[in-house]
Amino acid sequence: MRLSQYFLPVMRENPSEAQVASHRLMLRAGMIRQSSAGIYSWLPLGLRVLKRVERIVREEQDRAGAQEILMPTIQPAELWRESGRWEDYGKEMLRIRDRHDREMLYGPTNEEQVTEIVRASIKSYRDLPKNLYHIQWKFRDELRPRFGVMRGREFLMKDAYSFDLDQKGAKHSYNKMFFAYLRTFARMGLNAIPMRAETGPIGGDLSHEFIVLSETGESEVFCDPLWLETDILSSEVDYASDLEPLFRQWTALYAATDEKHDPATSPLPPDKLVTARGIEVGQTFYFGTKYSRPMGAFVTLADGESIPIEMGSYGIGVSRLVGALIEANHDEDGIIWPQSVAPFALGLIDLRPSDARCRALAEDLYGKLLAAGVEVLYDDREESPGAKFATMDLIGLPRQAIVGPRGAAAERVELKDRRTGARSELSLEAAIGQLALRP
Ligand code: 5CA
Repeated sequence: MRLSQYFLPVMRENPSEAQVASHRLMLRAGMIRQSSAGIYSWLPLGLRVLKRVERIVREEQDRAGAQEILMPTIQPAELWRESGRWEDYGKEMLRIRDRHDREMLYGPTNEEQVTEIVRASIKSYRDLPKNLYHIQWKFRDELRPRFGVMRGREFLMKDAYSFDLDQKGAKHSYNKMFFAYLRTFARMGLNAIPMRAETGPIGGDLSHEFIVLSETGESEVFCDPLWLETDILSSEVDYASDLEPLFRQWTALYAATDEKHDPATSPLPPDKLVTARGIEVGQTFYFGTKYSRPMGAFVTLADGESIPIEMGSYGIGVSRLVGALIEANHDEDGIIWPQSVAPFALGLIDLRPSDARCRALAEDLYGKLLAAGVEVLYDDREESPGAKFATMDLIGLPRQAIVGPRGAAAERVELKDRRTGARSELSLEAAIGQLALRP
């Protein structure tokens, strides 16, 4: 993509309404534009990151055996009357009426909708287990939308729903999502710590919040320092095996949100405990028959007995993750994207497009990198070098290739690593070789 043609409305000044780094940097880097409180449009650069995050989430859901569907954003009130949540859910739920005066709502979550789908077509124990998920916009009329996409009113969530015959099966489904979550966040370079949590309006008694430690997090959390050194990607997770021993092993290390933490019963004394703030990027719930029983989602066993389906639900804040990723990856100059979610792998800067040799070398490199499948954002504009460097650092592409008049004369390119600042000068061929090798 040529920057001269790209829609990238960067801002030089810090927007006054933004209190945290991620919100500030998303606005400044032209990733989002506010529509109204807690509601945003995603501009090209932001949307690319959102799609990258979505892709990792999808791959790990699929790998764990969940199947993707797509449910609507607008749901009928009747379904929520069946579960009792039409009355119970507070003002966060946006209730609306259609032209026939029928009551509807903009979904804050989809337990009822998915239970309706399953009860209509799953009748026999032989049809279970199933896990269905979708990645869809939600609306919650939050009292205090803030921190940009981190606490929005309209936000993108991945929500999965598991359906099992008995508690043992349901726990296995829960465990699969538990490890899928650890893998998902780790692939984005995030250490999300699972913490025993309250279940709130979703219900049930087993729940974990997956929390990324960050000063700007909304919750206070407590955990064993060993959590800071764990790496799930180094262990093989076989979803077909019994995951309970692995689950026990992973949850043996202490971690709790302030709602669950009790200094009196904590296994670690205060001086051995990490006390920090954290961002909740996902939450898992096991709630048994809370929805299936009142909504009549039953299956028939071999002996003819009819029983309610055991259920769990599993959410990931896809749009919140974009903010959380920036909170974890930035410096005073801007964002530093981890490779796996970067909107482009490389920023190519032509320092002097008016110089024919410089331009020819940059164009040559651009064409060859595209042909090698590297996603490149090519700054081909007539701008000062300072402005170009500032923009590239702000938008945070992991690597930069810089072509200047001096290097061009020698057919050499400078490579810069955005995170470490390390620079090296290479021949055009060597640079292409290095860059094309990158995932
Ligand atoms: N039905 C369940 C699981 S599918 C559910 O709704 N869980 S939740 O309420 O915990 O939401 C799932 C995830 O969505 C949260 O962990 C959080 O990362 C994200 N989320 C929740 N509220 C917001 C919000 N206002 N803005 C951005 N992300 C949010």
